[in-house]
Amino acid sequence: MTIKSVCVLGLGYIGLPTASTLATNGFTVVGVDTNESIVGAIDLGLIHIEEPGLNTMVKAAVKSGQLMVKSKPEEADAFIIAVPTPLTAEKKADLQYVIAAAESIRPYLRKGNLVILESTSPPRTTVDILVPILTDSGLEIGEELFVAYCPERVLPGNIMHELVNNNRIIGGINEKSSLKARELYQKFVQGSIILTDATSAEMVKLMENTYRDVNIALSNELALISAALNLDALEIIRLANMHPRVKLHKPGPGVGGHCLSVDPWFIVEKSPYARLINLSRIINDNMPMYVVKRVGEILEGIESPQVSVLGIAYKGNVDDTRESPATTVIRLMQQQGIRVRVYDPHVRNYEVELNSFEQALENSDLILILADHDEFKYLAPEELGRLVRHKIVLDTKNCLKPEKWEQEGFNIEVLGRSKTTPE
Ligand code: SAJ
Repeated sequence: MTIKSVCVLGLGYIGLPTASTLATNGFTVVGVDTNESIVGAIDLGLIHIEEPGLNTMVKAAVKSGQLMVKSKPEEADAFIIAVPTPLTAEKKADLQYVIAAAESIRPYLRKGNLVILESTSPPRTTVDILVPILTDSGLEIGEELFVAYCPERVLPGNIMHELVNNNRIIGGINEKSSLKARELYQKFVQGSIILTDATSAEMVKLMENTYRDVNIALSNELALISAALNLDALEIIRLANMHPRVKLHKPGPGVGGHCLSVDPWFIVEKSPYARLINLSRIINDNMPMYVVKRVGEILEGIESPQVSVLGIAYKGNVDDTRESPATTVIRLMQQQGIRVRVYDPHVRNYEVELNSFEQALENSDLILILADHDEFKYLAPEELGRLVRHKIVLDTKNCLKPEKWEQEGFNIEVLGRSKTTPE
């Protein structure tokens, strides 16, 4: 039986791009989300996520009739689960949405169907959690119902391109399941498709993000060491990266987003050997505290100070504030009695009041850059100089050109860059 129809569970950052890509590649797709307002909006061709190219594709897919959105699953040849796996307060994976999605499709499963889990999950989730739920369908797993774990590995901001062009790992619970899942992905994936087992595929996904998190921790640690020794960490990274086998990452105000700041904990929860991974998470989670400490030092002597935060998304050019280090930085500053004004050209909803650009900068004592949106690279310091009370900038993302700001009389500090020129 060839796969013609697909039911995608969860229409978020991964589910919606996947559903619309499948729909524009010949599949009949039903996208399911339990949030009725998301379903209503997509049905009108409107999307709730900022992602280059996604809007156009969703509109085309809905208009052609190949993508339908519903609040309940329907029968299909294949089911893709792309629901969130948040972190609990105990730093463990909350699998309630995966469990609910698997249970919701169970009544619609038929002989020959394929079920794919794409949500990032701790090792053994597919075999220990998903398979037992699906077994209750009465179908023989691996023979009548095929099951695979196929991690999404696309970079927010470049999802539509990477969804098609990245290599794809497929981890079937048996070979028949892997082959069945490959049949689906090879219809739209242009990168290589590599087959493995389900638990290895889960671990591959976690290790990719953990690799990045550990590397960022190393660079953040270097930034702290360099600040204490009056060294320029950014220059050291630049020079070290000229070595053919070194790839140090960039220091910053912390690691955010729903991937790097979460996934390593899924390994930590499974094994006491994950000590380096655990420590890296702690180092990165402490960066907002370091930023706020620097803010306090810079503002010393200024009465009733006001900080203008530019950029609250977890990284540049996205609208996503999940796990953003900016949220911790803002909360800590407010706790210290610092007045905070917030501006982000990408973010529409946030737990702290958002200001217009002018409002955010008026009478400011410190401009604090926390996300490297492209817009900030083109800021005109001469205009900002007229709005602010003190011409001071702390750029935690190394996204401004310091000379330009210094020429306009700003005192600019860049996280990771030494404050004095080494002799
Ligand atoms: N960051 C640094 N320094 C760096 C790189 C990133 O501080 O050198 C920070 C960013 O500012 C951000 C966080 O790390 O706060 C994460 O950003 P990111 O661009 O590294 O990654 P994500 O979370 O947007 O997407 C990652 C990607 N994983 C890898 O590159 C290995 C993506 O391919 C995954 O699909 C995605 O996680 C996911 O969904 O798991």
